[in-house]
Amino acid sequence: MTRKTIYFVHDADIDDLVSLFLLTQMDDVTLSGVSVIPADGFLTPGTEASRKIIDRFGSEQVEVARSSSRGVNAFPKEWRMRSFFVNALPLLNESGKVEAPVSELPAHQHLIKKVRDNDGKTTLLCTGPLTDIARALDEAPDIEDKIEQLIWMGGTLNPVGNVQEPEHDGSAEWNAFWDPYAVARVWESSLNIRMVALESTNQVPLTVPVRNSWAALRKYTGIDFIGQCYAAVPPLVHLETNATYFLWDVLTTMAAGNPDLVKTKKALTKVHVDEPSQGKIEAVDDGRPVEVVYDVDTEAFFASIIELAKKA
Ligand code: AGV
Ligand code: CA
Repeated sequence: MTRKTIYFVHDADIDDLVSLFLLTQMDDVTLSGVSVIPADGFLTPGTEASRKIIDRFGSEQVEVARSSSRGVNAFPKEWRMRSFFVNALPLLNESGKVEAPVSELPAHQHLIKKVRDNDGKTTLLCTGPLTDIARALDEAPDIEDKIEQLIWMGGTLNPVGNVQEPEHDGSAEWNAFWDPYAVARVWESSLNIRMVALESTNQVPLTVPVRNSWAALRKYTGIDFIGQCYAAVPPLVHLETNATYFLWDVLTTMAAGNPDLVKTKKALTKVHVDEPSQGKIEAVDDGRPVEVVYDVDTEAFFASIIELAKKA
């Protein structure tokens, strides 16, 4: 088995933190570092919750770094508040201690250091905005050669994204909208980019049957943790709304561990940074090549979450 080294960049929403838990359970993954950016969550609870997840479920010490980046278009506060909820879960506070170290470096410099320190190449897994990756590339262009791939939950080539905000035309996905300039900067790099787009994540909504499948297996601590986390967000029942929750980041993370779960196509794309389409990613003939994850084996995906979480 070849071990993959992953540096994880997340933004502290429910599925970001569940993703971190799942990463700690992957036998063939070495987590070289974790960074938290305060986009769809708050920085202090997001960082603390990350450290507690590493303490509770990880087998190795992993440093967590706090981002000093701030966005262009803010996430709704109701969504961001969920980072406090996960941080307060009794399961993560049973020991009364928080041990995983916090880096003194801001997230983008921590990322640079961890990529440079690794003898081999690092896979960047990002389930939030790309701001710290863009800043890392600006400060240390040398790291490009040491990055195997960037796997990013973000973007869509569909005409309709998931941003419903004043002065926006609805064409973007939120992680791209939070900082469209960062997407454009990363698009200028030579990184191999795999974009886990809404095309695939739209196929994995949180539903009541999915929740019930976790409830039935709550005797397994890891599955109970997932069920507790997803109790904080609204499932898809009748009609999709702006609040409907999908397993966006969890799909991205599981597909990083097992690419056979998804289908990928090549696309040539450009990023819009101007209003009213900030964060829109469009297919154009002379665009930047990226791999777009557009389809998922949903049954295998949900089964693989359970299989992995049972081990915890
Ligand atoms: O656009 C998906 C990204 C993912 O990284 N996030 C949530 C996931 O962590 C933003 C988002 C879009 N719609 C949302 C979001 C919603 N209804 N609730 C919370 N976050
Ligand atoms: Ca996220």
